[in-house]
Amino acid sequence: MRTVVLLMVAGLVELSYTQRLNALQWLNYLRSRRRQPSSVWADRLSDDCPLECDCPASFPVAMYCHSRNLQHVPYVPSRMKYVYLQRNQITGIQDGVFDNATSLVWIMLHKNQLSSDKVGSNVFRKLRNLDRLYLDNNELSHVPTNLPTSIKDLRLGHNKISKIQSSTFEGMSDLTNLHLQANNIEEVEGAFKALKCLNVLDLRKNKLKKIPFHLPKSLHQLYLEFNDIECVPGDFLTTFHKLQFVRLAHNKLTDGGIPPNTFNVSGLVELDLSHNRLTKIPTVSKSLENLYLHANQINEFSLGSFCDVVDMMNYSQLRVLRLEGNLITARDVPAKAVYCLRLAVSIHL
Ligand SMILES: *[C@@H]1O[C@H](CO)[C@@H](O)[C@H](O)[C@H]1NC(C)=O
Ligand SMILES: *[C@@H]1O[C@H](CO)[C@@H](O)[C@H](O)[C@H]1NC(C)=O
Ligand SMILES: CC(=O)N[C@H]1CO[C@H](CO)[C@@H](O)[C@@H]1O
Repeated sequence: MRTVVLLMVAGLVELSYTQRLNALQWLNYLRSRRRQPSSVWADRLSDDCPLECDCPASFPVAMYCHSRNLQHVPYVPSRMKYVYLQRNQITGIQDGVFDNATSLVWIMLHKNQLSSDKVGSNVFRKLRNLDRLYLDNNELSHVPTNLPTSIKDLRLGHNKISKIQSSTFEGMSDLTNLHLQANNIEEVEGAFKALKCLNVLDLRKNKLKKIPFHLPKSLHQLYLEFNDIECVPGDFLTTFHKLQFVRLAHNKLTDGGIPPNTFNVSGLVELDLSHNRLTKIPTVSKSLENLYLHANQINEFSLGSFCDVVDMMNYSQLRVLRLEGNLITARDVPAKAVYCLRLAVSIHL
């Protein structure tokens, strides 16, 4: 290690001031690492580990290169399965960088400065075992092309993506979690149609004006908060038999934008319609457990929205009902509510 440090110091002489600053930071880091008592870092498995990274002998398939001002992706030895590159200043990735590391299962590249024009079109193509790819908090303007079809968890939140073409996720039939929150997405075409295993779709904080059609039937959780959605199609939920969580808070929904029985579908466990422009409580299924309607303009407590018939056998499964920030008070709740909402543990008014 001492020789390396000396070589680095010798190399500094020719460097510009800013580069020197970065290199010095890095040297300080290396020195502090050397002081660490742990023997984990000390004995390297082999010397194929890039100098900028740590490859602990105790976990020979992982390479730790996060949080150290890196501006490029270092060489990844072929034995690696997990590579941690998050929290650096990486702006681009050239084609070929990962080509020898075909065993890679996880690539963590979040919190960098990646821009789409500097990410090669075949960067990830050969990684047939890739399971997780984290690219959130970068500057990407489109989803990288030729993504491996093995990916199960893809994170692209907090980028600058505005459009998703219908072929973007082609063949990605193993994808279960897709995070696209906090982008500028207005249009998604039929991009999600073929994602047969998709469980979680996170499209919060985008610019969607309507619910994307052709959503996969496998969906379990759908997050659409903070968009510009004004209406939902009447048959929107009837085809999703696995969908349990629907979040539509902070949109522009009005009563007229919600056809009568849209949310009267069994299977749904949680429905968030808070921070919209509703004046009525929409009809929901008796099996719904959590309903959030706070911060709307609701002016009546219509018990029929929860129970069409009330008797000993027919009542709502609702546990939590949030109605605060509307135009009703406890006085507007009819006495019969106690039979219909007998399982409720909290009703906020
Ligand atoms: C991949 O491995 C080959 C053979 O070991 C080597 O010549 C080549 O430089 C490596 N490619 C990259 C991008 O590191
Ligand atoms: C909700 O749907 C159920 C089953 O389809 C139906 O029996 C019930 O009348 C509906 N509720 C309302 C208020 O329309
Ligand atoms: C209208 C309705 O849902 N009625 C049901 C009330 O509960 C009994 C017993 O479970 C059912 O037979 C009814 O269909």
